[in-house]
Amino acid sequence: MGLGYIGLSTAVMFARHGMFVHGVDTDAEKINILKNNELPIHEQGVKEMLDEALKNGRLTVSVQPDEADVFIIAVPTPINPDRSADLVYVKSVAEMILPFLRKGSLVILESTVPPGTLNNLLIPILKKSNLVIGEELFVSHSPERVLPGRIIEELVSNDRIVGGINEKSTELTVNLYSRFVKGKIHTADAATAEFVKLIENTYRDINIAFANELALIAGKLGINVWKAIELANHHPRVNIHLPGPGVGGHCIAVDPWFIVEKAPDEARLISLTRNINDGVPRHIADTIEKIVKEIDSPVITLLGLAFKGNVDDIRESPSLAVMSELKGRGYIIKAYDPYVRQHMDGKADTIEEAACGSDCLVVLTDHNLFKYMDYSKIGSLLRTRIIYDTRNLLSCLELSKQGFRYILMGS
Ligand code: SAJ
Repeated sequence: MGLGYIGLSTAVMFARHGMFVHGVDTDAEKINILKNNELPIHEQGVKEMLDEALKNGRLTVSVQPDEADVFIIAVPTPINPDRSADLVYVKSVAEMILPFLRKGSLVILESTVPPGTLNNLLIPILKKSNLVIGEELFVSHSPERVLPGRIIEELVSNDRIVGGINEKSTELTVNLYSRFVKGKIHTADAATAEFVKLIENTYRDINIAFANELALIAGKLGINVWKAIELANHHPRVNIHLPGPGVGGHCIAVDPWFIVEKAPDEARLISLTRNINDGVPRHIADTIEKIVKEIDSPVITLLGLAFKGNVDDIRESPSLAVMSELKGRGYIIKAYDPYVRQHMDGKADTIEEAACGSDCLVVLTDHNLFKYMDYSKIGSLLRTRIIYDTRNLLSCLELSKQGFRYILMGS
């Protein structure tokens, strides 16, 4: 249930491992795209597996569920404006599968949710099936933990957490994932599994906020934060993450709020972290403003709209926050991201179009292809040769040789 990055990748993975999979998504357009053997997302390795599964008949796709032994729910759990979890999709697919449940069915929730969701939301809905929960209908939480861009590889190699509502539910779920998971499968109760998923992403958010704060401090002191972090990380017990233009994506920028929702008074560091990381795009815009202040009617080109390198996903992307901040301040903005399909104002189809007449290139996403572009050719199209790099992606030495003024965030 849900054929996004996780649902679709999991569907083709089970199909490859001998299961018959019926993939369901309420988005009819997505279903049509898939039926035509095309991929609605960009994710390495999925296309080949999709071709294979559709061809050998192990995967069917539809907007409607069907009877099955196992139902895996992998729908988005976005955030409401008040920063509470929006569980509307979990609720609606749980209702949707009710008519198809039978004695012995297993329901697995993979979506990231606040602790207590299985017991307080999912089970009350599943009870409407009139099956005895834990005896006739088995339920567990097994949060997805894979990294966008490496989903297929990590589905197999990562350890997995399984939290059933009882032992039998846990056992059935462990058996199921054992078909392809090569990592260890750890078991816990459902609420612990829900919490573990959230604290993993929160750990990363806090670590990145620390790095972003260090970048501000280092910038003020004239120290190169990237070099400093690299050196500190040589210590065997230190692993500082990297600064950047902020934290995006549907996971790390969202999940910590699910903890805050449940314990607002206690989760002080977690709230502060979210606010620090959400504030970075504004700092980036302030810096750009300073960089171009001597230029008449400056044109600014943003390189990268995706939330991180080599993916096409723009959800919660700090690039969009930087863009709207600059537009709000009246700047002319162009942008270039060959991965991103969505159209938006100022988005160019080629780097030449994006660079033409621009006064400042701002590297916001660490796409590999930005490293290998021909900057001497790009430079000849610019009005002013300035590059502001928020990802430490480019070489100061090389660009300086080509007459660029290169400014590295956090230095
Ligand atoms: N980022 C930094 N500095 C860093 C690392 C990341 O600024 O040192 C930024 C990225 O540019 C991006 C954001 O943080 O904007 C998040 O990127 P990410 O690569 O850290 O994480 P996601 O959101 O792609 O995937 C995370 C992963 N969680 C962990 O690594 C703990 C993944 O394993 C989860 O499955 C996924 O969240 C999820 O679905 O929850």
